[in-house]
Amino acid sequence: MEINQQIHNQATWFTLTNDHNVSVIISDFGATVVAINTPDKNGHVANITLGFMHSHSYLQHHDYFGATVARVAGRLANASWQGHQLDINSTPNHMHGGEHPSLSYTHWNLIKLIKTDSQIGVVLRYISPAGENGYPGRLSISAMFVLDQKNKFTITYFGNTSETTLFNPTTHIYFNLSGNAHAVVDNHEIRINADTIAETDANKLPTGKFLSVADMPYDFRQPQNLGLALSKLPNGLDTPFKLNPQSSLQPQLSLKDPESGRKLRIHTNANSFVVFSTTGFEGDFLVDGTRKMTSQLGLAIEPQMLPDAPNHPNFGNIVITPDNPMIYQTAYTLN
Ligand code: FUC
Repeated sequence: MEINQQIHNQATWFTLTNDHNVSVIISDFGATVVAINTPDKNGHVANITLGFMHSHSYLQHHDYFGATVARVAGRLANASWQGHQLDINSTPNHMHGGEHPSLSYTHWNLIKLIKTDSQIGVVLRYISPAGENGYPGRLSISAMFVLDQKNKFTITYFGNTSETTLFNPTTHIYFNLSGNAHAVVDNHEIRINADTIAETDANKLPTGKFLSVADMPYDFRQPQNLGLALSKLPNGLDTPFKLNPQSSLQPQLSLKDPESGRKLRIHTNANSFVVFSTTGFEGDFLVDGTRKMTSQLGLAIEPQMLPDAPNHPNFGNIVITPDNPMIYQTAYTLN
């Protein structure tokens, strides 16, 4: 196992490699997952996330490729919380922590490298000053990225605040298990342990209602072909799935690419995944240095507490206080 550090323009990229041909690349710019490289069924190693080969591309493309999103992921109604005016960047709401530059496009500090017999990792920290993007409280966020010898990649966010404020981070990874964005994600199979989704309005803001997935294209309780579901959803998925309570041993989401044989299982302590299928997301830029961004080239899986939680009593708590630091953890098991 090894950790390798490289300077890419002004960013530092940390490559964590285990003894099973799995590696992840983390950038200190936005605490970003630049790549997750895993072998396919024939042992061919490729990147299963959408990202860029040059760090300057992360300055140009503001769609959160692999980035940490904070202080609060998703949308917040009317960009306001307890009289605090937050950035309005998804009119009339607040989205993904606010206007650029946000925490996703900022340098984080290296706190430590982790190296034991069974795991390697890196801890980055960003201290968000009181008032940043409109939020009260000075919030310290540590992001710990750890890869182990069992091919488990775990991301943990620790929040500590000087005043009561909001904290609901996510990691905005676009997955594509075909490897190096070889094909669109339509033939992936997905399973999500969610009986309901949060209904959203025209601005993608939750209305507060939950809808049963039964008999809808959102029913992924048994593994489903993603393309088939997307063919019934003209705008694709940009949908909060409310996770069912379950034992922590079972993954809440599994994704599989039958062609490459790659699998991904996700466990989280958050209560939802917002799944965004990148339907209609086209761009004149290359991901991974090879493929032009096209509709459904990636599937963003955003583990987080249900969006707009402060405005809905049954969405879970994202209020952090000085006495109660918060920890969000998501583990990605590869193959
Ligand atoms: C908004 C969100 C999506 C995704 C995208 C980059 O459209 O609703 O979930 O995060 O931004």
